[in-house]
Amino acid sequence: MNSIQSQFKKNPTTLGLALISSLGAIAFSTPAYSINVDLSTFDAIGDVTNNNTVIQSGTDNTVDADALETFLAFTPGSLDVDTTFGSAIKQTLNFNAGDRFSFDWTFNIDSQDQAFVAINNAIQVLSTGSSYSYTFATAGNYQVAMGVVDFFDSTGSSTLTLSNAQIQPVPWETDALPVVGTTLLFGIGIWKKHKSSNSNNRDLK
Ligand SMILES: [Ca+2]
Repeated sequence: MNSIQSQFKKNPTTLGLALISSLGAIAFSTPAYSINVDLSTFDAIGDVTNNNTVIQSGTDNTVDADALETFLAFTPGSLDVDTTFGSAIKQTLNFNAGDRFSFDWTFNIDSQDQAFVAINNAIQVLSTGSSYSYTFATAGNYQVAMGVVDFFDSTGSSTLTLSNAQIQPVPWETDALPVVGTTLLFGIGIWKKHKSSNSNNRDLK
């Protein structure tokens, strides 16, 4: 085998390795891809300001527990009986299985007031930490809600401040997918062409 033929035979392998490398680069770069969630598009009730990023229990708030439950489509009685007044934002969003919803938060608390996040009817109190995230196991439409409630009293104002709300899609659910598919097909096509060329060369001898 002369050096040209040797070089020729190696090419498909080299090409294959190059393709695998580029696939790896695409696969590893996609998790950084995320979609910002615009909280100003959410529906709001009560004392909510700054494009729905500042939610207060509010000193002049007249939204009671029943009104909050109705607004949030919670089962009646799901908010604590000691809830007096409150404010909240909500939006129904579509998620694919594996999508991760997250946001950063700070809670300036007065007495025993509480801040919460709710995915559909599942209410979770925001008590410690400064970042919340939830990964959806099943695809579908889900109501995402964040709020603050006055507890035991209706005085003093607690403030929940939200930022960096975003959705991180599953890695293979991105614009990179068609590129990966095309690259793979292109690679296989080249490999087949080279292989048949080699066969032809041998047949001619
Ligand atoms: Ca209070």
